[in-house]
Amino acid sequence: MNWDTLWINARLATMTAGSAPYGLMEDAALAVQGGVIAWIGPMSELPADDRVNCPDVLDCGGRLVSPGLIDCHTHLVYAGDRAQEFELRLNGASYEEIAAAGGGIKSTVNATRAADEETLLEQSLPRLRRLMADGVTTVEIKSGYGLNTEAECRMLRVARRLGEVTPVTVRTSFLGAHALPPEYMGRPDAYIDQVCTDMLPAAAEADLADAVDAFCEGIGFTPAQVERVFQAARARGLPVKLHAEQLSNLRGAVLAAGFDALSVDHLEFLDPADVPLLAAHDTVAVLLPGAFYCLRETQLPPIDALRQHGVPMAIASDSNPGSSPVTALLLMLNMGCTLFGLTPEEALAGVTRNAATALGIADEVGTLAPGKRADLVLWRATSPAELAYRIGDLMCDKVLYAGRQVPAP
Ligand code: DI6
Ligand code: FE
Repeated sequence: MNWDTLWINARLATMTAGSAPYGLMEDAALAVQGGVIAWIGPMSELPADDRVNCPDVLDCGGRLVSPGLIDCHTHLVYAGDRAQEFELRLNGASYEEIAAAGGGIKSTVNATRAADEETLLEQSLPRLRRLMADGVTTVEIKSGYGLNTEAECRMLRVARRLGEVTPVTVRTSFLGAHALPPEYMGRPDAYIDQVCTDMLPAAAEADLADAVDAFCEGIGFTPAQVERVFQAARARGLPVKLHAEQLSNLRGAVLAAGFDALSVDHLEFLDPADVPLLAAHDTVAVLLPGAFYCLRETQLPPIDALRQHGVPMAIASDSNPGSSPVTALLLMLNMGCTLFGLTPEEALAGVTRNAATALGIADEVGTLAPGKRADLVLWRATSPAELAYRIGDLMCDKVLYAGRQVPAP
């Protein structure tokens, strides 16, 4: 047996479905070769010493090992901040009022358009590093603060570069239909034309987008407009996902499921009657408790219905300067439990197995199993529930990215 790395005496939360809670394997070992998991099993079945050739053996001392965490919904490439809006909201203005007055997403658009690629990279990198400190090995990053071809592509190039300057796997989503840029004021359909005929094709041709997203909302775009964006995505062979039912119910989730969307995200106002459709199309429900918390929402997503119908639930940071200035994914596990009533096991599945499904990469990452990429975290914890239980603790001890350990960020 020639292995690159062997972790022994571990408690493995494999997160494989349908087995023990958390797919837990006690007194276990895990071997890595060529960046993938080569062997996994109980210590008692580990091949004898004289049959194993491995230069790098780590005794985990009974501590917990999980798949690397996956943050499947972020807007972490942007310039500037919106602390002032936070103040405005606490002085009585609503998120929608601020957006209507030209603040909100549009103020980040101005800052992002004005920032060159290096500046954007420099401002975004610390956010990714903070996510890495929570054991994140895969992150999805959206465009949506450029709102013209050049600036949207610039954002996506920065997202790709973040995947080059760090060991994190980056998946990108083109979110041209995020907000109406000021130059298209009063002409949303003309902007959607531009998204479909110029912006999306440019991003696709430069191989900058792994998926296409849109914001279906009163302050965003109508289902009819989103449908046109989805058709353009389909014509390019790109999978879709959707910000749906965050502030009102426009039945965007139903539209998205009809396009076999990878995920529908937010969902506070999702009608429980629409949930079976998500199950039928294998569309993941991505819950974003950071935005719910920061906007002090009171309408809860229909968790019971999602659970009853077996819709996979993911949790993400929604890291963005407006509704969720969050760069701590473990905190989202805690909020998913305390605010939405998820179990700690559902919360962990939400940033591993189900988050991988929401990105269409469940065959590569999200569980510990032979053949999967060796994205692993060793925690300063023994019980998997601790990951959702503690608040503000940095429990991540060691991370392997495709079998490689890099110095702590
Ligand atoms: N929903 C969100 O939560 C973010 N975008 C979206 O469509 C918020 C983006 C922002 O406020 O900057
Ligand atoms: Fe979002």
